[in-house]
Amino acid sequence: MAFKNSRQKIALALLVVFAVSYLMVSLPRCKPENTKPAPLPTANQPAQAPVQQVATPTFNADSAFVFVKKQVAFGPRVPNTEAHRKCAAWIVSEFKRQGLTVIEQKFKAPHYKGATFDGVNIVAQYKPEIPRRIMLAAHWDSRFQADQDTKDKTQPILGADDGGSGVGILLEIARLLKEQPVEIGVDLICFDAEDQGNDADDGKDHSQSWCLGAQHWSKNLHRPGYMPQFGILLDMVGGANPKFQKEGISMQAAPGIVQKVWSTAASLGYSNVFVEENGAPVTDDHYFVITNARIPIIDIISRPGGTKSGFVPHWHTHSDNMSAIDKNTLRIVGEVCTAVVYRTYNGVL
Ligand code: 1BN
Ligand code: ZN
Repeated sequence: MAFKNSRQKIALALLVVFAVSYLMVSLPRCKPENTKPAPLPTANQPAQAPVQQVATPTFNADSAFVFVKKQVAFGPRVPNTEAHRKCAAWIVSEFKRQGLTVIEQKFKAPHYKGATFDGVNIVAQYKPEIPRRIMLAAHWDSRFQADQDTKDKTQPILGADDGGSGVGILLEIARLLKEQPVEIGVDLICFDAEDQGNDADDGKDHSQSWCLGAQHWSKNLHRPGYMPQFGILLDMVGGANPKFQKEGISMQAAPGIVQKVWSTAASLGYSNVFVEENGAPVTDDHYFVITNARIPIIDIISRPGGTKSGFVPHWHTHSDNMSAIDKNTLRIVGEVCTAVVYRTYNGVL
């Protein structure tokens, strides 16, 4: 058929283009053999590559030190005391000042000596609307007696390192999250009444007398079904000459998280502090979080050796005051935790 003019030619060309396009869209397509669906994200992978990487902010050890000093200035933070109530109010106000959403989880728990403790777990949520979350925790109470001391054994301790140091690092991380926002949820959880347990060496199991706040929280989560990607507990992370071994319960329950944290420490040049050694198990807050809530969480706890307990020399003594705090240790642990958070978001961990 001959086309008389160019308008007819253009019309035919358009017809051909439409017909071919229609066939391409509407015909059933053959799926090539052996194409696998894309893998589902797993707990250790980013759900999505971030649109933009976020640089890890610089942990300020001077600021963390001041946060420890402020807690200690309240006096021993033993449940049912004025210092305990005032310090709780201060920690809550500090987290709120950094824009976090804070839940005060009040509870009552029996002390093994007979009293009923009024406790409060402080849950500070950074971007609570984001489902993908990391949990960082520490205990904020201090021990009611200096049972490892040689004098004034029945008097309460200041707990600058045992309690104060972990919370000091969490408060500094809260400040950094405001300064350098990141699109991952972070929960900074301060457990109460960790350190009021029975340390009698009488062959009986007294583990349930410790970690009363973590026991309560792990059976009464601040949000039903709460399940962060992983958790890190900080305990005695501010003393001089620190040594962090791979604690036994952490290694059993969450070896991948231990690996993640220790490799981050190594990348920052801290292999001499985060050592490649397996340590004894410690029945700390993380034990109850793992057992009751099934959350994978590890414990960073200094066990430098040289003492009968294996813990730091000032453990449960009156020497656990501000002079036991070494800013450099706060900096090392703070830098490692901060890098873990931001690198997890960036998908490089
Ligand atoms: C850690 C710091 N702990 C107490 N203060 C946990 C603990 C519980 C350690 C029982 C030894 C025995
Ligand atoms: Zn203690």
